[in-house]
Amino acid sequence: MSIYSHVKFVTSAAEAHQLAPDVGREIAFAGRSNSGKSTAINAITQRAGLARVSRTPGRTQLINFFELAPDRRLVDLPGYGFAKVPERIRQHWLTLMEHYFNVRESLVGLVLIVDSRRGLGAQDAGMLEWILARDRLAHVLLTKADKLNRTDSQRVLRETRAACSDTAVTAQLFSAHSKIGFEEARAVMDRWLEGA
Ligand SMILES: Nc1nc2c(ncn2[C@@H]2O[C@H](COP(=O)(O)OP(=O)(O)OP(=O)(O)O)[C@@H](O)[C@H]2O)c(=O)[nH]1
Ligand SMILES: [Mg+2]
Repeated sequence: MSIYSHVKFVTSAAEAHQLAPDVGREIAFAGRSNSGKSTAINAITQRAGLARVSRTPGRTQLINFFELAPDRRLVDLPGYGFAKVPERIRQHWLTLMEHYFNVRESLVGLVLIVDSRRGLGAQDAGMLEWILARDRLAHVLLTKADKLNRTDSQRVLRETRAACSDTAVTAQLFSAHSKIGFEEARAVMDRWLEGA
């Protein structure tokens, strides 16, 4: 039995004051809208339907907290980069994310979800800078790897690692649909969640 098999939904936050209690350790999943954040959480925890998956980009506008064990959480952050989002919502997202990253002491690391067909974009790089500036760990999941052939997926992995080579950021291929990279992702997360 892994710690992921006991996962359960805790709460959703639309506002800063609604965040789950800031105790223990948590790992946040961030990335562009539609990159596959919610799907990755469901795949890693092997709980279909835990985090809501949608074909409509920008669907998850809330910060969703999932508990693995007392004081161990996964956090599904709202996606960025969806062009059709109204300015008012974009501003709200920015304020909420800034608040979350600034105050969150239990945040140990960020799993950055990147669609392997797009590769690391400017906003993804900005997200990594943001988290590194706050002395947190980061790991990139290049997801939807089932959509690429071996040559292309290896190329995007190489390029991503090269882009992060000045940092401690790690990267791997991942596919929820083809079950690629689950163990590798869990091994990273297990390390992050260890400790008091
Ligand atoms: N082929 C393939 N499709 C995937 C994979 N992961 C996610 N998808 C699809 O990508 C779409 C978006 O997935 P979500 O998990 O909802 O993405 P998200 O990042 O949570 O999106 P927002 O919450 O809107 O920001 C869905 O149609 C998924 O089925 C994957 O590994 N392979
Ligand atoms: Mg989502």
